[in-house]
Amino acid sequence: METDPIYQSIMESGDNCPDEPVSVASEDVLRPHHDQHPHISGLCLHSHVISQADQAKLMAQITEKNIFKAGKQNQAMCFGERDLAWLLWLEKRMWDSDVLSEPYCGATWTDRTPLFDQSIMNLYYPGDGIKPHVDLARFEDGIVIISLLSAINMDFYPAMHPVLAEDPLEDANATLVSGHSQEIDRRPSFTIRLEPGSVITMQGPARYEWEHGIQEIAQDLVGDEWVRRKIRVSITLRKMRMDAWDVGPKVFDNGVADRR
Ligand SMILES: O=C(O)CCC(=O)C(=O)O
Repeated sequence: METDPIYQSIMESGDNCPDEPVSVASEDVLRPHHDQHPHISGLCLHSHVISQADQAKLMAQITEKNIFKAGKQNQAMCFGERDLAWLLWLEKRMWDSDVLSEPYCGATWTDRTPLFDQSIMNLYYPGDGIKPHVDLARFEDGIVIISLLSAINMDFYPAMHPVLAEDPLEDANATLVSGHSQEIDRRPSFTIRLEPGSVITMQGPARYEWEHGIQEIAQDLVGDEWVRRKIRVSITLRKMRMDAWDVGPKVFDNGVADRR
């Protein structure tokens, strides 16, 4: 039988992988730490939020549901009602560890219901990345990215085409913008190291005026050293704007859909 690389990676993320230790062993000794970025308003890095044991449990559930098709598919999206128990667990964990509290995240978005209704799970093999982008205008302010399994560098660039909260949905093709920006080889203004078990929260300027991306390289520069990447999984949590749900065919008063 073919070995699932994600499963293998969970096994390797334990004690038998001494070159990438996780500094906390279980949730009861976790000491979440919150670093507001000094130059990017609204960006906060929250470290030690999810213990190694809990990451393994999350990954076991993701693997059990075969979200990444045994490692052959690198992205999965989930819209609307979430029957995925681990997403609800994550939300509670973030509340319990103050990730979603003032001053890191504003009540202007954290008191909405539901807090999140869209999630993306990304699987990165060493060498994989994501082009610099501002998340689409179809998502509300207040975006959370959770890192699991291994560390990676995330870069931040001033947005070439900032998104506005009230932008029409049609104007919000951030992926195209970022593809273009990659071609001219911009240097990131800031890089932050996302350790496994950490969370970043982006709101206001961090969400609308800065692009974030991960370079397609197999090693990251950490201090003076190049560190080889391993398999990483991220979970991005967002909320769709109300008008973004209106993507289906027009429905007439009699309830019949217009399929033209
Ligand atoms: O995987 C990450 O850490 C970033 C994900 C992201 O930016 C996205 O899915 O839009």
